Amino acid sequence: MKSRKTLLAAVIAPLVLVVPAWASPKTVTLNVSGMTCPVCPITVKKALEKVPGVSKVDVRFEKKQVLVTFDDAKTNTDTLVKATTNAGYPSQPEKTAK
Ligand SMILES: [Cu+2]
Repeated sequence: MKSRKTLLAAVIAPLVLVVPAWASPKTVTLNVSGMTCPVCPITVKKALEKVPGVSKVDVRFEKKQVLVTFDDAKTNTDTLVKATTNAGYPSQPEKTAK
């Protein structure tokens, strides 16, 4: 019967639309002590933006911090730390950040 399939599709379609909401964006603060001149943040920002899942990079040069917003289903803090480290700027996640 065709109507049964249609009903099933009507039930499944909304569930599929809900799935992306499970991947919640997270923000982490990285302390990058090696950012000593105004050009450094550009390199750090570029390195982080290359990481798949990163949606926003906000550099606070005066505090030597970088706020990174990312999809925790695609990447994690360790990967972000590695990305800045590989670019020449070792970083440390701020413990209190949530
Ligand atoms: Cu510099």
